[in-house]
Amino acid sequence: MAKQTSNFKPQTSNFKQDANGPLVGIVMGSESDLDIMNGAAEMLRQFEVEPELTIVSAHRTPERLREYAQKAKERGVKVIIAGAGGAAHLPGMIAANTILPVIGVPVKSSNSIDGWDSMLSILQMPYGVPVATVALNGAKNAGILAAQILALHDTSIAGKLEAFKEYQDDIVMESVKNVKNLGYRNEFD
Ligand code: RP5
Repeated sequence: MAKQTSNFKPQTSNFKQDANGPLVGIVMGSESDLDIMNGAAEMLRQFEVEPELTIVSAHRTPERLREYAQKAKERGVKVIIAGAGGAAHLPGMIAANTILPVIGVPVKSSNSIDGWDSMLSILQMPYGVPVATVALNGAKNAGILAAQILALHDTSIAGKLEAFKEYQDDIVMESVKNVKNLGYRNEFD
């Protein structure tokens, strides 16, 4: 059966603002993380989820961290994405202060030892306080994962995620065609 072409359209604007407040909170340790963490916001907008995004530093604003994490659930936030670099304790400390799922993004920051410190600080959370850790600088995947969590109770977001899967399939199949047209042997397609 011929595969249906997806109707997924990447978009970076024209998203709807959620009337009931943000469902996803994106926090980062420093403004210097924004270039990377913006990827999570952009990805969520593809699914018409407009997240909130702000700076919360675990070591520079510990009180703000506590308040943000503790109030997030009552503010209607369902998932928190937290990104930081270096000794990246932000995601773990957010997770310590809420029962909401926390997705951690290790950032390869200027003060980071090649990303490994950020990676391991977030990934290696001890038993009892999990942080769902994505790849180094993997903020886009954090956005997708947050949308997938919301989609458990939202058929509209679920539909957009299905379309996104189709879209990725279409992109690869386009490449398959391109490579075949270059003259490489392919008896599979
Ligand atoms: C971490 O240190 C931040 O999350 C950032 O990744 C890194 C560098 O912060 P700045 O010195 O740029 O503020 O706390």
